[in-house]
Amino acid sequence: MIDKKMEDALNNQINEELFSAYLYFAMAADFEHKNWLGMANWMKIQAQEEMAHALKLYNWINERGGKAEFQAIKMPQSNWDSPLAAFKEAYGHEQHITSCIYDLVKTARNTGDIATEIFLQWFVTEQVEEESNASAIVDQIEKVQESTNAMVMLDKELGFRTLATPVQVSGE
Ligand code: OFO
Repeated sequence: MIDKKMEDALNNQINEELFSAYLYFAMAADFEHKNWLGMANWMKIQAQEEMAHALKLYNWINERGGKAEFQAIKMPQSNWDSPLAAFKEAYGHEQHITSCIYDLVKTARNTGDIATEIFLQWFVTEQVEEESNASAIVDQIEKVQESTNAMVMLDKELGFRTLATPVQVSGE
């Protein structure tokens, strides 16, 4: 049976992941509205990955004898001044999620929940990729933002992103 403190912390993380999905859907909608269709595609894929992260946590909590619970999701902002502003915020948000995951690992250690600590390793590794992806796009936009042609090319490239590897959502 999962420790109540661990269960609550994992439930809070479900909320963080669903807020991440909201945030990225809001960014996608803003990009779409402004005809940055490739960037909108990238954000929609990102949002779907976040929902899969929430489901992975949901399955784990239930598998460990706890109960997944749902809290109100904060309203994200709906407008960003530029693609750079949106991707910078996405990068900052991923750094915040990494610190949430590290706190979860500490809670798992403090409650002696080795199984959950091992389960969380997947998220630790995933966050390395999440930060690196967002940071790389910030870097690319900073390099080319003065050129409309280059921004259009970058937008096209981001349009090729697909949900290639379905996230394994079982608790294991
Ligand atoms: Fe963007 O990361 Fe979830 O966990």
